[in-house]
Amino acid sequence: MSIETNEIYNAKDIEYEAQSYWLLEKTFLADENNSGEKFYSLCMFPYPSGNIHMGHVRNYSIGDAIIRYKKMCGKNIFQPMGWDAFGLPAENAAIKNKTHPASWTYTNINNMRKQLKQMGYGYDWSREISTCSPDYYKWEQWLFLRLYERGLAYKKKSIVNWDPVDETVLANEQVINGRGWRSDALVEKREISQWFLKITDYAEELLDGLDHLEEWPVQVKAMQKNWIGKSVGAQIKFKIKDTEEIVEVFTSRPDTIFGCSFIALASDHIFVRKLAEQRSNIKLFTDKCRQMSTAESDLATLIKKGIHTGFTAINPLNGEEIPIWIANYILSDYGTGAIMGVPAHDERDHEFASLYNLPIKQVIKSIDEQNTNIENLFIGKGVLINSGQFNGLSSEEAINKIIQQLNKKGAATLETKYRLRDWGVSRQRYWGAPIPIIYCADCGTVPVPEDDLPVVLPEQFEFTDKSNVLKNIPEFYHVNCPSCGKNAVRETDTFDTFVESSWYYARFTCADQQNMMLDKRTNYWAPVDLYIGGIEHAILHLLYARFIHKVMRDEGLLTSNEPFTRLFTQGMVLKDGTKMSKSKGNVVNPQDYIDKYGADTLRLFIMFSAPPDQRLEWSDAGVDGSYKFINKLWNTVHRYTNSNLTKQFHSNKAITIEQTSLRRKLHETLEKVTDVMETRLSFNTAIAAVMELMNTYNKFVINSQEDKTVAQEVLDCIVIMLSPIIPHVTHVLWRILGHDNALITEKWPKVDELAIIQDTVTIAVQINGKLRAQHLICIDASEQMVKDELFSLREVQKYITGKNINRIIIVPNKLVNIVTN
Ligand code: ANZ
Ligand code: ZN
Repeated sequence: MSIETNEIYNAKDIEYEAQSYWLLEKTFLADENNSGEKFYSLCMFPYPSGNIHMGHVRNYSIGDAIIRYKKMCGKNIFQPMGWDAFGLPAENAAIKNKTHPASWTYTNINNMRKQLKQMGYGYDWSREISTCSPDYYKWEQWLFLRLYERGLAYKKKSIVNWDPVDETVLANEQVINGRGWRSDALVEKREISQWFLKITDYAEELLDGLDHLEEWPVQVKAMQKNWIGKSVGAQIKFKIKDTEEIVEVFTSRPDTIFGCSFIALASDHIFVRKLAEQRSNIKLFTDKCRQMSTAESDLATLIKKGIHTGFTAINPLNGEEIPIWIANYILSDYGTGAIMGVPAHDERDHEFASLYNLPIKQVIKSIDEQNTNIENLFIGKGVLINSGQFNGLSSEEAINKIIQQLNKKGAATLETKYRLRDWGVSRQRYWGAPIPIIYCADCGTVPVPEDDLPVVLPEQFEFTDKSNVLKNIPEFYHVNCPSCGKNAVRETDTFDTFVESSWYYARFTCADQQNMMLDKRTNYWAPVDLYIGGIEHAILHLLYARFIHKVMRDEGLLTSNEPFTRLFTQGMVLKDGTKMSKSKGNVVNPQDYIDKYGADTLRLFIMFSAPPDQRLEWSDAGVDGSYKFINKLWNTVHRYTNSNLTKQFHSNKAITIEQTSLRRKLHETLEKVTDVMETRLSFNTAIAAVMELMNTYNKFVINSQEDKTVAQEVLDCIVIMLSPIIPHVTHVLWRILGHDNALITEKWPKVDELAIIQDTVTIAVQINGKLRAQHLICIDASEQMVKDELFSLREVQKYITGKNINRIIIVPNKLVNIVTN
């Protein structure tokens, strides 16, 4: 039996048919020769964990709705999909399940691809990327070598957070309460040699560029700005009394220098390191500091601890002698790793000084007299006091004058600092892209020659939980030095997986290109017009991608300045108010719903149940409601097409009020839905509007040929408007409505402005049969609206107050008769 004649909505058959059509017709294959204006929509690609989860469904349903809408508007669309396939979980899973990270990953990819296809997303699968494929990471290695040549990739020793269980380096954000975010192991500090990319060279451009990203959420831009953390200030030299040594501090507030009552050094400061070698109490203290989290967010709330060094520093401006301390709240990798402590004007210094009884001396007074010292602490700028010749100056003036004066003595320089650190890309893990470097005893660090790329990650060996996997694969580890030919060894660190995800959007545009990293297709498609993903990537992923984009631009690989024109961050999917997680056992699996209801129901529920940028609470009842709605739509269309269409209605040339009002509703809805698709992306409100329109339609009775024409227009439009959200059932209904073309090739309809104009009509108001008033109302006002409006009229009030209303007779758009006792 064909789908059309089947009265019952059968999601499985319908979805199979629609998907087969799109596949056969190559509907979503990218085409650089299409005349339409290009539109590149991208959702953050998934980590192939095994199954798609509801977060993916939400993310990808939004992207797909947009791309389908844009296609119907005549845009030349591109929507690719791929796999962020390297990373630690594959190794952990392989150890647990006694398999290989590679086969675990490939199996998962196959399964998830199947699931995404079942969801009916319009991807160009011909440009699929797996980041673990040598075809892909070859170009990453190639770009790394370009960066190495330009001095933008370098190796240095650094102290890292070391997770002893996962045996890997952790970023500060991955250390939670001193423990590894994944392993929960106590994190140690270790000094190891690692590769870095010089993102700090781009700090200023990354910051400036934010101002031009007009279509990014403001909070994401604020987070990036904070992360880059530009600070303009001075570096000031303090002599250490009775030594030849100097401590340099970085301060954004040179105007407070007369209030400086101590110097505080980070536990890793060179002077401290020297002291620690001689003094066991200092060593003990700094060892303790090292075990603590260095995440800056934790520093504010940290319980301050310090130890006096016994040394004294000399204030270069007034010669005052102040003690030098070591303190746990000083970051070793910001500024100079040393500060001048000004307890009267800095909160942390205040806390520290109070704890150790160090002097608190006010040197800034608020301009606003109301706002004076609260417990000896005034943060903010004002007017200088207790500051010798600088008294009476404003903070701004004093900052300039003080820097000038110190500068003359060679004791200060103007400095701009960024909180942003260079990007450590080394990972001591197997399942990642090899860093293309060789170490030779004679030649030192030798880049792998371009012709020898890719350095392929070996996959054919028995994977066990031993660390240093790559060092134990001789065919990989041992190589001849490309420069002298002698025995040498390969770098065994692999890239941070953020490296792969920082340029995949560009590679999609030419995924099959074997001879270069990017080709001219990149400049056609890039930048991505709409990028959709979770807010958790607001900082690192998006910043790294912006950085690598600029690097690729400077390499001449592409011409745009930014990778993503518009950014949309979707909200999380929750169950019982919390994030779905295996450990809580509250995960709902999309596959169960695809099997039970079909993809359209799942898509409708996820798009309808909440504004897309807000949290969405999972609800089985809600899913059921979505299924019912699709059935109702199915039945509504069938009721129309099955009604006796061959019957010749008599033609009633005059346009009826019912027709006008239904068409008005239709075009108001179309206007709203179009606006949602173009700008706000609040799909839930668009769907609600279409549902309302359908309710209105269902009250409409077809009596004439003209009625039928209006009904057809309304149903056509309902089907079109819902098609980006529920593309399968609408694909079939479109044909059932009598169209020869496929729905996805149909043009998005234009709003009929004339239909929206509100008409009014004068109605007669009678009370007990006597004409009491004439009143102007909207032509299609509902009964309730008419009643509300008339009862508020003074002429009417006069006759009905204190009486019981027995009956109200309404002749639409003509007359209302109110019958009282
Ligand atoms: C004296 C002072 C007085 C400061 C005052 C602030 C207020 P921003 O502007 O965010 O960059 N600082 C400098 N290096 C530090 C480090 N390694 N670890 C912890 N704190 C450090 O912050 C610059 C200010 O942060 C600097 O200015 C310094 O404290 C502190 F009323 O110097 B200030
Ligand atoms: Zn050599």
